[in-house]
Order: sequence, then structure tokens, then C-alpha cells
Amino acid sequence: ELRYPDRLNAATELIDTPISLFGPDRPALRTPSGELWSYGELRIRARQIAQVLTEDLGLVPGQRVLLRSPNNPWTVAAWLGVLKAGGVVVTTMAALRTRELVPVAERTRPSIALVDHRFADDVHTVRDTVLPGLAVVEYGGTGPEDLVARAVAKSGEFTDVRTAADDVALLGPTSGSTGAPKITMHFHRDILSIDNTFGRHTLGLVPHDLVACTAPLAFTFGLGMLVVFPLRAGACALLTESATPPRLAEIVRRDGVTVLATAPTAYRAILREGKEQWLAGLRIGVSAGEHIPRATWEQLRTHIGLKVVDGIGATELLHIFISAAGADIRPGATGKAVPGYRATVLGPDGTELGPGEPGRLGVIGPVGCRYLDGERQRDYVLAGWNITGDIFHRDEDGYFHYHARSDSMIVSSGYNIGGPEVEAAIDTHPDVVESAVVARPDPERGSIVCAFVVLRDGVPGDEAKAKEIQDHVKRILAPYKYPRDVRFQDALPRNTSGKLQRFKLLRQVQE
Ligand code: 3SK
Repeated sequence: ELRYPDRLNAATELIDTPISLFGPDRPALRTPSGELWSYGELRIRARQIAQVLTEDLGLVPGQRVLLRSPNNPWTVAAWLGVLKAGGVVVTTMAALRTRELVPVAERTRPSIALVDHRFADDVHTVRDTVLPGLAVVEYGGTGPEDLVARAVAKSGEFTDVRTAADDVALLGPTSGSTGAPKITMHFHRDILSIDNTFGRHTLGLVPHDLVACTAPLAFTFGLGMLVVFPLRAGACALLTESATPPRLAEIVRRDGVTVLATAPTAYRAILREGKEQWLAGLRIGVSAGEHIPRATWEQLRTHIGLKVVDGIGATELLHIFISAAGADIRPGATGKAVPGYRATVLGPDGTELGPGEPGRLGVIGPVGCRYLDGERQRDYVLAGWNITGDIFHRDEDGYFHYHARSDSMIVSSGYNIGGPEVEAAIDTHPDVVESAVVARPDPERGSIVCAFVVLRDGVPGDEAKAKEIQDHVKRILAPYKYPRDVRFQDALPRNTSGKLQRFKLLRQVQE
């Protein structure tokens, strides 16, 4: 069991404690363009921002501060500065548009917004339409009102607010499977808990690590990989604002990245481009956000000897709770419950199922789901188990094997068909870039498997190609699993963190 003192400020633990252990001069943050911030510099910037917030903008502990920016050092400083000042960070993706920001702002009601100047227009619109009292401060631009100019004029002397370990530190919006935002709440101690579990037991960063991650800091996967885990280990994070998968692979090689965390899509794209050798220097590769297909995992292992650490997490639980690393990895399985967590598989009536039986994943651990919106809480937490919405089975050895999202399990003529299994089969067709399958309502069979398929450039998506893919799947899987409906698309719909928006595909087949 993890125990924390009653008074705990996560920002003190993330920046002041490492400085007392490793000194102020170690590199904390880098960018591909050569910017380098030491731990000492990051602490001064965070303190200066805390001064701007409290001295100039009147922030009092418990007030909420919306952040909106791509991944860069000032964003990390702002994140730490808000916590140092006792504020609550509301993270939002830079790519969100006004109509997506409005419901987040309405629910979280921030007092202040710190916004990268390139992404400020939507926040001004939010203020003008729904939050007239919002103080919007831009950064990264020019002029005396810019946050950077205001911060560097401050002394850098600031004593962190003595927040309680279970004061809220973070409001993390998540779009969930329906698209409507849900707001998760996390305490100061939760931020340390993800490091004391996945970070230390599974990932095991060391001070010489250079960590890159494609997820935005506004997605808790990115926050853990780029801020919480590296800082607590005295390691360095490489912050990329945006990078295509081949460019990412090039940066990994050029800058000597030792740990890369990204989604399976990026690994697949790097393999497709034949750039996987550029990842050969990695000590650790992490894949999360969605299940990594076995074929992709095997290719990385055989081509460059990289045994990717798969993991499943949730914004509701802040980070990863099932995973395995090193010798514990079992190909094809996501992993075991991360030390500190318990996981189980539940049947429809909430009873625990035995090995081999697929059902709903239930997780209990030091971080649990707390929605700002109490109504939703009842759907997510059942008898203490956090119900993540994923279908898994557990094997005799306690490894968890992914089947599908509970909203993507396809029941056709009485057969249960796991969508990802069909996708993995389709993806082995040489003309296929990627695919996603959903259940299409069918009067005869209840549902049928409908596959949305992206083909390689120049390959025509016609009836002959659809038939070829269907026959290909029938050759690999039990024939009842083949997609009876094949639709070709230029790209699959993904949200700003790269996660597939399956609900959009479901909508298409239900229309
Ligand atoms: O698996 C995910 O989608 C996830 C969500 C939040 C934090 C971390 C992860 C891996």
C-alpha cells in the first residue's frame, strides 16, 4: 500500500526533490531544435509562473487554470507552476476547436487560461461566449503582457503551497467512446502514485534516459511519460510539438532517445516506411492508447530486437495499470496487473470470471475514477471495481489478453467476434495500411462485421479488392469472422491523441 504525508504538493516532489537528489544542472527538457532546460532552470520558470499567477492574477489555492499548448518546455513549467501555486490544472489539447473547448470550460469553470499564443483564438472565443471572467494570458509571443516576459521579470522566489495529498491537482477531460467530454479529477498523491506503480516497477527509468513520447501533455499518457516519470527519475524528456512517424524515428536516432512511448499506429507507420532500424538504439519502447497488434509487435522484435512494452491505461485511472516489461513480457498478452493494482474479469452480473473466460475488465488500485460529473461515476465504478470498458480474459498465470472494447465486441449469429482480431487479420493483407471494424446492425444475423479499410496509395478500393480481403481473412480466421461489409476510406477518424474514434464509424453503419 502506498502511503503519503497529509501535506503533499506533487510539483515539489517532481522538481525540488530530484534537484535535492541529483543537483540542479542535469538536463530536464530538450527539444529537437536544440533547446535545453536544466532541472534548475525548470524550477525557476515554474516558480516565476507561480508568482505571476498569485501576485499578478490573484490566483488562490483551489482555483482552476486551463492550459492549452502543444508539448514544449514552457508548458511543462506552466503545469508545475500552477501546482506550486496550489491551483488545479485543466489540461486541454491544442488541437481542440471552440465547439470542443466550450463544454470543457463550462464544466470546469477555470479562472485563468495560460495559452500558447498560436492557439489563443478559440480560448478568447470561449471567454467571450461562456466564461466572461476568464483571464487569458498568452505565451510564446511578444510584448510585455506575454507570460514569458512577465515570468522572467519575477524573482523566482516562491514557497510551494502546502496542498493536502488529496487536494485535486488535475482535471483531465476525456472524450470517451461517445465523443461527449467527461472530466476526471486527480489528487496530488495520484500523480505520485502512477510513478510509484507503473513508472518504477514496469518502466524503470534511469537518470541517463532520454524519453520521447508523441502523446500530448494534455493526455495523461503523455503527462506521465514526459513529465512525471522522467522528472522523478532524474531523466530528461524530449518534447516534440508534432512529428510524423518517420520524422520521429529520425529524431530518435539523431538525438539518442533511449525510451520511446507512442501508439501502435506510429510503430506500424515506421515499419511500413522501413525506418525501424532508426529505433534500434532504444532501450525501451512503450505502446499504449490502443492494443498493439501481435504482427506489429513481432516485426519490431524480429527486425530490431525490440520487445515493446504494451500497456493499457485510462484517463480515469490516470495512467497504465496492466503491462509487462523485460523478461515478464508474454507475446500476445497485454501483461499483468501493475504492482499496486488488482485486476479481474467480470461477467454480466458482476461476478469474477475464471481463466480463459472473456468479460469486462475491472481494476482497483491507488488511483481510481472520480468524475466531476457524479452521474457518470455510477457507470464506471461497480462494487469498487473501475470498469474500463475493455473486454479481456485472464490466463492461468495472471496475464491479461485483450479482446475488444466492450463497445466493439461483435455478436453475429450467436458468435462473439473480437473486432481487433479481425483488424489484425485484415492488416496482414499486403495492400492494407490499417483497418477498423465495427458491428453493423443486420436483420438476419443481429450484427455483421463491417470493416473500414485504408489501402496503400494507388491501390484501388473496388469490389474485387473487397472480395480479396474477405477471402484473405477467411484464410486466417474462422470463416464466420470475415467482414461481410468492406468499406474503403482515405484515413480512419482519430482524435487529437491519435485514438481511433470508433463511435464515428459506428454512426456511419447505423445511419
Ligand atoms: O491506454 C490509454 O489509453 C491510456 C490512457 C491514459 C493514460 C495512459 C494510457 C496508456
